[in-house]
Amino acid sequence: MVKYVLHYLKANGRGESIRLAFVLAGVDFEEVNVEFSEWEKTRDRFPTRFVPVLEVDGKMLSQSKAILRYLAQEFGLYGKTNLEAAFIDQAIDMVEDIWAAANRIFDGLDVVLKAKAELFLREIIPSIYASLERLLALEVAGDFFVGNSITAADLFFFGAVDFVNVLSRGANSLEKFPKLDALRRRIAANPRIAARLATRPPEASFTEK
Ligand SMILES: N[C@@H](CCC(=O)N[C@@H](CS)C(=O)NCC(=O)O)C(=O)O
Repeated sequence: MVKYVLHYLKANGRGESIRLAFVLAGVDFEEVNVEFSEWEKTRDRFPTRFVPVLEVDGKMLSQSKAILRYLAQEFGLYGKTNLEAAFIDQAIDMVEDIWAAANRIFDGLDVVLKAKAELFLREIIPSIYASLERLLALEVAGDFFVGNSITAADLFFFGAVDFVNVLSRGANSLEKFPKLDALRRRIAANPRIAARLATRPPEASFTEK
């Protein structure tokens, strides 16, 4: 049996879609959380000096999308054909625009620059959500971004929306995007994911500057 250890901060963030892949597949993993205050002392242990990092039988793999795609291939969450996998990638790479923009609103790990965060929520997120909503109208989409079962794309989307909702101070950022909102609810209703959501630790809070 493969031994998986996820290294991440005490936060949902980019680690959450990875946790959800394990939860959905019913596969055990260990987690090692780095305290925010310990980060600078710890980061040199990791291949790219960023987390999340997944240890697979002692080998460290970094980059959230590389980790998620690897697990999705292992767990059957990456479509049935190469073309389906490409459509899953299409949604994942669209969601990545959320994380890329999010990187620019932080000053350090847990300090959010208020003015930039407001701009992010007002100008950047609606246009990314609008593009994602269009993907749900494609022929390849069903109840989920690709087909009728949860794939890596749905999990990556779910984790990013969690983050946006934290920045929105708990408001539902998907309110004006009914298809995406319904998608998020369908993902959350999966019994394994629902169980995780009911018991997961509280999200880290950010200081505003
Ligand atoms: N492209 C990387 C980005 C990773 C990333 O920015 N991770 C953040 C935490 S979510 C981090 O390690 N930040 C540490 C820092 O900026 O010093 C990925 O997808 O894993």
